[in-house]
Order: sequence, then structure tokens, then C-alpha cells
Amino acid sequence: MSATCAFPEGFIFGGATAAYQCEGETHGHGKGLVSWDGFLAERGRFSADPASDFYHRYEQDLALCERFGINGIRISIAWSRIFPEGTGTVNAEGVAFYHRLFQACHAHGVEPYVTLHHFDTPQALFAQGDFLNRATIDAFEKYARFCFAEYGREVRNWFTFNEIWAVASNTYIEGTFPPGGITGRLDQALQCNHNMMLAHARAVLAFEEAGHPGKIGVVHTLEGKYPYDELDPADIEAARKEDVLQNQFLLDATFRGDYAPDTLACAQGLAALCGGELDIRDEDLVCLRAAARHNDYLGINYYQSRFLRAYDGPNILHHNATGDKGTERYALRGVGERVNKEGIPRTDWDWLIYPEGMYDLLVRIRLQYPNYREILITENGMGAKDELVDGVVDDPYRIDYVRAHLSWLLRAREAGVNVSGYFLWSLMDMFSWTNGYNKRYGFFYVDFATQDRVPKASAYWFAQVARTGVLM
Ligand code: BGP
Repeated sequence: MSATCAFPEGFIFGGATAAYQCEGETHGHGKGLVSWDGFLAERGRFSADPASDFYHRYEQDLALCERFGINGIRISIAWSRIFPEGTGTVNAEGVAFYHRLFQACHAHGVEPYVTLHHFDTPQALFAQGDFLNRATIDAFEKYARFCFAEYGREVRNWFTFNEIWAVASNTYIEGTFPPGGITGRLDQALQCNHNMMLAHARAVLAFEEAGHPGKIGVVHTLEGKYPYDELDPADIEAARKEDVLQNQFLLDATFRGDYAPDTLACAQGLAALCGGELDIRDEDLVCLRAAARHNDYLGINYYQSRFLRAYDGPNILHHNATGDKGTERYALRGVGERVNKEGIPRTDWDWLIYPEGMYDLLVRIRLQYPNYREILITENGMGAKDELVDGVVDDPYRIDYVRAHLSWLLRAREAGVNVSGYFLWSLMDMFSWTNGYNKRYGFFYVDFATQDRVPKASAYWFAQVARTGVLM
């Protein structure tokens, strides 16, 4: 058997979740409001209640993990279950809930990987400017300290943030995240990147100073950015700008602890397109540099890559939030236009399926940031309109998707990249931020009317891989 098919001993075969997308009980048990509650209610298209009702059904989901060989779960703590106002008074019921949940994980032999913030800033802080307001950084550090101390015995694997770039771009460039409707503000997106990285650094330093056992890191959503015409200098420049915006700015902050001169020049140039200037202070860099030495993990959420063409027309942003293939448009003046590439398949939501892009990113990180320690693919998966027919969900397209990505993951290991785990997004079907419930990702189908779980064909396939440690 070729070495490329085998996973190492101890590899994590995981499933990912996020509090707001699966728990339900968004207003129950003392939980405070978050930015999404009013935003979704106002739009009236769908709500996150009861989602997958994980708040009441986690035992069942963990039992399924155990049965299907899933030995790791990504869970996020809902900040506003702990501090309903973001800071100040603690909600004892929320604190107790996560103790029960983490204990149940261990009882089922499923290792929890816990994220402190997965898109759900408490409303009280969001209303004051979210992470563009530096007071939110202070509040986040306090919340992080509280969680490390409270859950340190049950949790050994920590992530500060999920997808800083998604927060920045969906809020300030595409306008699809609360408050909705802000578009094209590259300056605010980059400032948000920086401020959230600062909050990450503050939490990492707090974790180290207190001598907590375990490992800590951050989850970035990374995409390969390729010029559509690899010989066209304008396309090459478009790809570089998108790369700085989404990848390089955040990776520099994470692993260098500052911004390389070319990264910074490009970022300032992009901010200037909106008449803005980035506020990056000397004391911020002191903090980022200190934390850069302590990142144990880099979590990578990888779904797709992009092919870019130069673009100087007006911004055209249409987000495909329905699964009507071919409706997505993304063209940013002075940055570039995302285009399809012949021969590269797309999902119904126009996400390009390009597993080689994940390999390229993994190798790049090993070469560009040799001080990285350990990488986990913290999300990867395929959103689809899965159907339950005669009690069965057959999803061969998902098996193909996951197999291809795992195969490139193993190749990256052969190329010397330390990747130690893979989490499917998502463990079970759940709420999708801008799509609601017709976009399904899970190993376990959820009938949202009855909350019944039905393992999909992909779950049976994955269980074989997890049990044998061999990619089939
Ligand atoms: C990531 C998020 C997840 C999840 C996933 C799928 O960006 O971390 O929370 O939502 O994407 O995205 P979507 O639901 O928009 O298809």
C-alpha cells in the first residue's frame, strides 16, 4: 500500500460545528442577544432557532460521532451565553451548559476543539462598533481569560477566532453580514483584520502567561488566489491584491507578528482606494510579535480557490445565497474580478472545487512561515441540496469532494507539512448564515421538522477511513 494513502497514528478525523449554527435556544437560558438576532428577524427569511437543536441533542450527536469513528469535534462557545452583555455579569446557566457539553465529549471519546468567537459578537458590543472599536478587544480578552480558567480542565485545544477574514469581508465588503448593506469598504475590512488579530494576540498572551495547559491558535479561511491568465501582469497583480487582503495580511500578523513591507504597502494602498488609512500602532506590533512565538495551531478552513482578472469598473457584488448556480458576481474596483476557470467544477453556490489549492496553501505556509507548528484543516466540505429518499441520503459528490481534499492533504504531509487533523464542515446539517437550511453540509442529515438524524453515505465512507486510517 502506498504511503500516500495512510494517515498517521493520532490523526484527528473530525466534524465541525458552531454555536449559533447548531445550538438553537438563541434567546433561552439567560443568553444575551448577538448581532445576528435582530438582523435575521428584520429580513424574515429564516432564523437560527431551533437550528439543529444541539443545545438539547448534543448527547445524540456525540453518540453518532463515536459510532462513526469521529474522534474530534469543533465547538464554539457562544460569548453571550457566558456574558450576556459581552462583559460584566456572568450567566451561570450558560457556563454550566458548556461544562456538561465538554464532559459529554470526553465520555464519548470525542476530543473538543473549542473556538471562542465564531461570528457571534454580543449585540451590546456589536452596537458600539464591533471590533472596529478597540473596547471590544478588551472585552474579548476578558472573556477569553474567563473561559481558559473555567474550562481549562476539560478543554486542551483552543482557537481564538473563526475566520477573521469572513467577518471583515462579509461585513465591510460584501455587506452580507450584520448590520448588512456596507459594501466595498476595504479600509474597514483591513482594520477589522488587524484589530481582531490584536485581540487574538492578547488572548494568546493571556493563555501563556497564566500557564494554562493545552494548545492555542487561530482559524483562518484561506483561498488560493491565482491569476486567470498567468502570463498577464494585470491579472497577476489582481491575484496578489486578493491574496494580501485575505491571506497574507493575516498570516503575517499571525506568524511574523508584523506586516512585511510589501504586505503593508499593498494593504495601505487598498485602504487608500476608499480614502482610508490603517491604524496600526507600535504597541500593537509589540503584542503581535510576542504572540507570534506562541501559536501552537493554525486552523485552516479551506473550501475553494479563486481565479482573478484585473478590474477597474464599478463594484459588482452579488452573493449567491440561494443555490441558483451561476448567479454569483464579485468584481471590486481596483482589486479584481473573480471568474470561473474552464474545467474547474463549481457547486450550486458557485464555489470552485479545487483541492490542489489547499495543497498549494499548505506548502506555502511551511515555506513562508517556518515557525508555524501544527496545522489542522478545521473546515472543509461541500454545501449541497441533499435529499432524504426512502430513509437514505446518498451523497457521492460529497465523498468525492472529501476524498480529493484528503488526498491532497496526505500529499502535503509527504511534502513535509505538519497537518494533524481534518474536520468536515459540518458534523450534522445546520443553519447556514446567508443561506438558511437548503444548503446542507453534514455527515448526518437533519430533518429540521422532526430533528431526526440520518447518517449520509459520506458518514459511512468516512467511518471506514477513520477506522482503518487509510484513504479509500
Ligand atoms: C465558513 C464558516 C462556517 C460555515 C461555512 C459554510 O466560512 O466558518 O460557519 O458557515 O463557512 O458557509 P455557508 O454556510 O455560507 O455555506
